[in-house]
Amino acid sequence: PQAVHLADYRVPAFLIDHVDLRIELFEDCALVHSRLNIRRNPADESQARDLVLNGEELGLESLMLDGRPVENHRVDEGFLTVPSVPEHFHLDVTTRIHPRDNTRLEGLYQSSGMFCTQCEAEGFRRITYFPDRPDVMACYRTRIEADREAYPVLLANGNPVDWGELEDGRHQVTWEDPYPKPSYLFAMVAGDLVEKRDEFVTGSGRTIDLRMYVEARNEAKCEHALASLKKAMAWDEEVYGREYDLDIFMVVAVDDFNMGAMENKGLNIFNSSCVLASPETATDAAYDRIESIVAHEYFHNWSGNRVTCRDWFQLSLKEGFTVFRDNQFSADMGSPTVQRIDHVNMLRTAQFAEDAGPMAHPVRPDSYIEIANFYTLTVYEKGAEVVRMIHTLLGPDMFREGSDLYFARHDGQAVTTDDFVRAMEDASSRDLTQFRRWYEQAGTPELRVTDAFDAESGTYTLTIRQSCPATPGQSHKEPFHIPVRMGLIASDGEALPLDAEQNTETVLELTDTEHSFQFSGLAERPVPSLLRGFSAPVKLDYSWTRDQLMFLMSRDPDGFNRWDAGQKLAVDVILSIQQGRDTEVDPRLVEAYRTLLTTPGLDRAMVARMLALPSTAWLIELTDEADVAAIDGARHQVEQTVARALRDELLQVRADHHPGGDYAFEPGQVAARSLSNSALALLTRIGDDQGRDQALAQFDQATNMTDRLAALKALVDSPFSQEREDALARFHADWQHDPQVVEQWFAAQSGSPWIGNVNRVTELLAHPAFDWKNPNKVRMVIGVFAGRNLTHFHSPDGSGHRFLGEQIRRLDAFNPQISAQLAQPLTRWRQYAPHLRDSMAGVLRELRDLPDLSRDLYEVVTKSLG
Ligand code: B3K
Ligand code: ZN
Repeated sequence: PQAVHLADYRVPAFLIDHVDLRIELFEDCALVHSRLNIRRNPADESQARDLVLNGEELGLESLMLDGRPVENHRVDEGFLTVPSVPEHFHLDVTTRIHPRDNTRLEGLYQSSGMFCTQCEAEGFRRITYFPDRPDVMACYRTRIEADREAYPVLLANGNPVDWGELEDGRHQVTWEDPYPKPSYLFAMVAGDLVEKRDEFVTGSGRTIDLRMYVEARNEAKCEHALASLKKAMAWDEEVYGREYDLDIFMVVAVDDFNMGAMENKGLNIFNSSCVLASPETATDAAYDRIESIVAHEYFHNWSGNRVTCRDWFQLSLKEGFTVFRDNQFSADMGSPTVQRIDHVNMLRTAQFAEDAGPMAHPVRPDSYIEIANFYTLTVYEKGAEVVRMIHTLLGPDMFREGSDLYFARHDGQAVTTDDFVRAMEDASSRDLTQFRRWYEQAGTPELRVTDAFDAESGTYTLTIRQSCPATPGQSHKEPFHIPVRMGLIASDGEALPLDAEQNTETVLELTDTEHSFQFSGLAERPVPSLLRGFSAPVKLDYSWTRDQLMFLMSRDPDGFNRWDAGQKLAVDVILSIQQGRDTEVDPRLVEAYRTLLTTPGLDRAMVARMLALPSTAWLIELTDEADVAAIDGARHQVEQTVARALRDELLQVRADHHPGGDYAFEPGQVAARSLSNSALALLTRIGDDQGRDQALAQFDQATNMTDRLAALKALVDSPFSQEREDALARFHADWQHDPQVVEQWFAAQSGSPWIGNVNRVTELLAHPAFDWKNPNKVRMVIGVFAGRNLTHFHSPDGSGHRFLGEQIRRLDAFNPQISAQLAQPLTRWRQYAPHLRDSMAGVLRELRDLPDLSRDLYEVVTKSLG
């Protein structure tokens, strides 16, 4: 397989003004008739004479140019070439495709009896021949024809303009989308679906028809998504001045989907697990995820659809910005601090790992073999952090002006990340030249902070040195432009003034390799509170003492840093035990947690976050040659010690929990459930009988899935083996009719450090509810095992690694996007202790040597070993 390089970008040779599609759906195939209105691109200097279109796995049935059959065309692997075409012409193409056999779930495919599409990034070429690149934007008219009884609902982008009966019990609906769009935003759906309607009145007074389409059994699970959509629509008007543009906005739920959701113009398609919810079947975490994904896809209507990417190297233009927007939205809907903690926790474990491994790439990559492999945490999450830093540097008002300018300047265009930064610069008059390195250089920068206090002059000096480790293809890095939000705290907890204006918080801007900052007029040595709110995606090293960390845990005015101080303290305690520097758990950690549990008036969501020990994944990230069993052992020792010492306080937390009440997805309730269920988990993990009884009672009485699943998990991850198996069996018996709940049941086992070993996971693969063709099931069993259950995945005998290798191999034959995604946990093999490293690399080598490896998996495996 060949790599594609950003440096080779050329404007398209031909442009398409209009696409007229007629799609005939049958049980065993679909016929796609397309009429393209084509003209030469005046901006193309090469003045190519041949028209080259992309196409994969297409049966070419007919090809006409301006009404005459074409005879001198060539069909090669992946392309259709029509030699010597005129300046302007019509091309009529008919292709035959086989949606039922489309197991890759790219292009047009069938999923539990319905037809649906997924075209980003390069799926449209599996439907018809087309210049399948995002900088070719056209207006689409789509007529869908199908059997009326089996497929009463026929949807495509835009507005319905015509419909009616056809012969043989068939019918048609024709849709027209007035907005030019790239082919990756094309979508169609056909199925026997129920429609849930709602509406939204825009700021300018237009009424938008909101429609959600789901299978009949899911009818009662639409309310939350529709409510989230309306909130997102209102928020985008208020915060970004963006109003919706079409008359209809449609949301469809499908069970078989390679990722979370897709922002097709006017017709968003969602993985069922990211859109359907009811209190009885979905947890608070799912409600939260749905709210943010619905918003994310909606926000793409402007950041992605109206203004799109010139080429796929610019993917973060739409994804980084849109993730930033959905993060801001979620912060506004709930607690900004809790939202930030959860997000950074994920970023720091998973994205930092990506940035430190063999697949590291810049936010704007320079090359790829398979673009599907670049929908990464770096492009999405680090990309969002980069936009957040621009927001920090410019301030909210200037940022909004920059965003307004970006949308006004580029509406209807396909542009680059550089165009985005330039709009921000032009609106604010700030120079972001050096800042652009965040898009170009891979790797997580490291800040080394030292300080000195001169008691005589009352001057405190902070010295910050930045560096960034080498990444594949980039051995040398230039310094980044890094905003460090910070403050200084006196021993009595007072926030100290930092400047003449008496500000107690400031943003230091690092641009050189080393900077010193002086603060004067201080009576004593302060405790520095650095990188507040995680103002830059960097690793920060400063040697706080344990006492200082405890102090910051309760006194830092920045909530994020209070949490982070607690994490740092716990990391230090756990790793000291693992590395033999301590044998006992430092009692100060226990006392810090006791204070959290007993201080009245604290936000319970915050307390739950602060009580959660750093994850094994994060501890691995912080360790060279990570020995997972040893890290786990130390973490377990700390958890057991803490839980035993705080048993009474944990029971006290549980005392006012009422799992039988009315459910609302509302911050107060969510926080209460989160803290109470954390307490329950700790109690059962130490084998506490009262904890067990409470878990059993909660399992019985819970009226919502958050409490029920928490009780189940508490029993699963506990020494109560009989209760555990009984509860698992009952849970399955009660919920076997609901795929989203069965997915949770799978994950509760495959992700369990107690029971989720290779034997158990192998049993799950043989369970009748497991379905290899359903990505959610595959992710919940295999993905959760390898990605979250590090204890068993890294079993010292290598059995977990070999298990994953076998499943990847099997999946690669029919769904390469999923096989390549599942290979992710193996890519960081160099981070681990020798025995784990060897077995991971061995599995990668076996995969590399397979015949017929997909391009997706080939790229991941060869780059990992390279
Ligand atoms: N843009 C889609 C992701 C498409 C992934 C293609 N392999 C969803 C999103 O980011 O909103
Ligand atoms: Zn997105």
